[in-house]
Amino acid sequence: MESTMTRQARFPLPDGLRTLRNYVDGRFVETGRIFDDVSPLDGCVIGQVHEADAALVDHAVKAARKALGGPWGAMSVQERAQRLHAVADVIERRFDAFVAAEVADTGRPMAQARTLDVYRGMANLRTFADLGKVAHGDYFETRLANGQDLMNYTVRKPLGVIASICPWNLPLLSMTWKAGPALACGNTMVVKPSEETPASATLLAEAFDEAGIPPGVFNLVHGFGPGSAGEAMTRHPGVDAVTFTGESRTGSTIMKAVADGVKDISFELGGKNAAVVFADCDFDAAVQGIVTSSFTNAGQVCLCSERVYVERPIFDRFVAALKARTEALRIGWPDDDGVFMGSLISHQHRDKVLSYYRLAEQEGATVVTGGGVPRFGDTRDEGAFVQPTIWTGLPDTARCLREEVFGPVCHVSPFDTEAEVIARVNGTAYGLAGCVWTTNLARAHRVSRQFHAGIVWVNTWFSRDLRTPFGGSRLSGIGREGGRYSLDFYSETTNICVAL
Ligand code: NAD
Ligand code: 6OD
Repeated sequence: MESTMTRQARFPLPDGLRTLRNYVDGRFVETGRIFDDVSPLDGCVIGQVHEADAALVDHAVKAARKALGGPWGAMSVQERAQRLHAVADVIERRFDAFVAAEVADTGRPMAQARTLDVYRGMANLRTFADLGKVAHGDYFETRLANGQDLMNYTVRKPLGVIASICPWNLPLLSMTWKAGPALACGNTMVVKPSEETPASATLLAEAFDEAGIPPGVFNLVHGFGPGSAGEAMTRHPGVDAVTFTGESRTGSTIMKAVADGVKDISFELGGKNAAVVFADCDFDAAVQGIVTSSFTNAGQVCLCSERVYVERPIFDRFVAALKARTEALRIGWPDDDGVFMGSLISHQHRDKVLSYYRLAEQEGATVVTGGGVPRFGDTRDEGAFVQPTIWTGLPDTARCLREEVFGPVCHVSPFDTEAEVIARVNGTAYGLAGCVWTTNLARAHRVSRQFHAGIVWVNTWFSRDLRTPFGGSRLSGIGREGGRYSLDFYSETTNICVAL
């Protein structure tokens, strides 16, 4: 095989994006500290990323502070909304470049990059621009025991300079999910994408620039976590709040780093989500639902179902149907006809996923399908692909059923009663998401409200209304974002009490 430096990537970054620069105070900045952006589809180097150090992060935070007290802070809510719509319009105009950037960095099918990232990116900015316009405060009238009348009302103000630290699995979705409401509320930001996915972030900075957003409002820094831009952001005294999406362990590290400054935090972390399939389900819809919820984006969605519980009377038939449908999934290049799964994000992540494939066998799993690496006979063999994998036969205490794998894998267990399955669903350190598949309406409501999870879908998965609360409990996060929950997090509220 040729060296990855000389081979041409099958999915390169769009023209003009091979050098990935920071965007600070309205300027694109090179630092000379370069790391490679690598395509997980074939292992080729596709770009050179300029890593930000603590000094550049400091510059970005100061620029954000200046912009907060400058034109952005002075703008009306309506004007800010108009500007955010203008950014979304640029994304729409450059739609194909955004898709190409996401595909090159993540190795996902183009169709999934279109819907999961680029449409959602635009929707995030537009939705929160509009919600910001209808954000309101509270009003209370009170008469005290001494007859004194009071009027209390609240005013919303920006929280300040927001550090936003994002994961690689849904890059544009995550960045805009935070930037939309934070900016609509009048804050300014320093944003760090994952080191694995610098490209769509750089395009997003270009969109902010092109839309004429004032310098310092949206700053982008590239780099890693510890000892790099991520840590510098969390430790910077000029940062007022940190919104973080990523692994639970990273969340814990960040929590310690922000403790000294008592900064506000919003954390969206990992999951070990369960799906429960009752014998009265629409069988075909449930089988397809589990394929989708376990294998979309190669299982790299925090909401994916890694634990599936199927009522015993349909267990064998369900597993057989799931195996058949999984084996029919097309794995391949992002633009292959009907492709459902691309590569994982990186070779390093593939090592982690494969280590769980091996561990499952050591823990006694039956491998219903998958468990290895597909062979293509072309440059994809240099990529980070794995087979979608189904296990059965593990006890609930197995590590593979307790730890987040974050790959295309699910374990299917039989269950007998509602009470039993609810106890097993909740027997996890996480609390992010779940699914219930049933045609019994009363059962759907009864069971779903007993999930220890931030969101439960009934007869569907990852269907989103951006006004709803989103987030998790336990190891899955702190707080909720979405709709008014985002507006509340990104606002500082002052209560004014007037003696009448
Ligand atoms: P990660 O925690 O490895 O990295 C996330 C971000 O944090 C990256 O930008 C990284 O550079 C940065 N980072 C790492 N260490 C840091 C440190 N010490 N200080 C500051 N920044 C640091 O997560 P990932 O691998 O990019 O993403 C996958 C994880 O994210 C999975 O666990 C997944 O479940 C979770 N996730 C959760 C949600 C949710 O909404 N709950 C959404 C998407 C992803
Ligand atoms: O849909 C969303 O709003 C959201 N934040 C999704 C996150 C998915 C995690 O991988």
